[in-house]
Amino acid sequence: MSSPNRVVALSGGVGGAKLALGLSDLLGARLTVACNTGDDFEHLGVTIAPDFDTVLYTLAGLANLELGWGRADETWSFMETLEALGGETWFRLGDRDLALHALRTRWLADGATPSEIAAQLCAAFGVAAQLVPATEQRLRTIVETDEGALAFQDYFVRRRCAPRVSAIRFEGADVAVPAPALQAALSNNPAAVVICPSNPYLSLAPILAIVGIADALRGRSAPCVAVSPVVGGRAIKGPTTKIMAELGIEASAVEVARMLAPLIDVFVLDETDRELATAVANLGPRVVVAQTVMITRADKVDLARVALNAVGVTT
Ligand code: FO1
Repeated sequence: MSSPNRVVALSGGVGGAKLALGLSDLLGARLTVACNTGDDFEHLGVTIAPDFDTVLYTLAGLANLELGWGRADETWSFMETLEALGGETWFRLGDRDLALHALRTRWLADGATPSEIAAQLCAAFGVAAQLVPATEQRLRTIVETDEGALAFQDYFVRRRCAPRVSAIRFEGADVAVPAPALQAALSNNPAAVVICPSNPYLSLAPILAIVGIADALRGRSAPCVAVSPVVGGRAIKGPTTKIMAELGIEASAVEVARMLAPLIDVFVLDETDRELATAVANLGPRVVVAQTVMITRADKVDLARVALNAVGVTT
């Protein structure tokens, strides 16, 4: 089944979800969003898929925009009671959010695949885009720090990204394959692949480590555009530039472009970094300069249109 009209987006975290929303407004069901699963974990007896859920809630119009995760219309009775009973409260689960995790856990135990669950949740939330986990196999981001090896959520939430990072690895990546819908979209000449402005080391790297994904991009099965998650030497949100410093990488959009250059045709730089255009172009990709900081819905749609137009997809 050829999918000439299909656009594939690789997304993790808040920045990824914002651009996914802009892409979804333009493309609807033509869009497949491959969500990072390296942040997934089991906690308090439920299976949680944060990067998938962030995109799901964002496209459903239910995301808590202040927190950048979970739902807007949330209540916290579960957490209050958990605290009163002496349970772990470092990872906050709202009552409505918890219902989704409980259902996901039940469906997995009943033998449903992560892709079937993703489709069920998209239908339940009225999301037209095809959201899929990047892989159905177990993939876990492990952050090597001066406090030892930490599971992603331990590092990111419990320790608030304080430990110094020396390396990041992705347990399971060596045997993880793309989820079926992602494999189908990538291998049937999609119109474009969009690498969303997610943390390159924590959210994009685990997706690119999955068997076959980087090769599919390197093989130019489709024009690929990446939007820089670093603006003016700083990440919009999250620990990207702290991690870059700790890994000995200069906190610049150029370094992100260097990491992605073999996989992409176009790199979208923020206007603030216009003077870096030549340095990025010298790495190979065509450079487009645009506003990449997304505050309003229109910002998200405008940036999505810039990215798609840059690789010949008109909407
Ligand atoms: N991030 C936090 O910083 N604190 C939390 O308590 C927290 C809870 C949480 C619950 C559900 C969910 O889907 C995401 C949640 N996140 C929380 C974000 C999570 O750590 C994600 O992995 C990050 O958004 C990075 O992708």
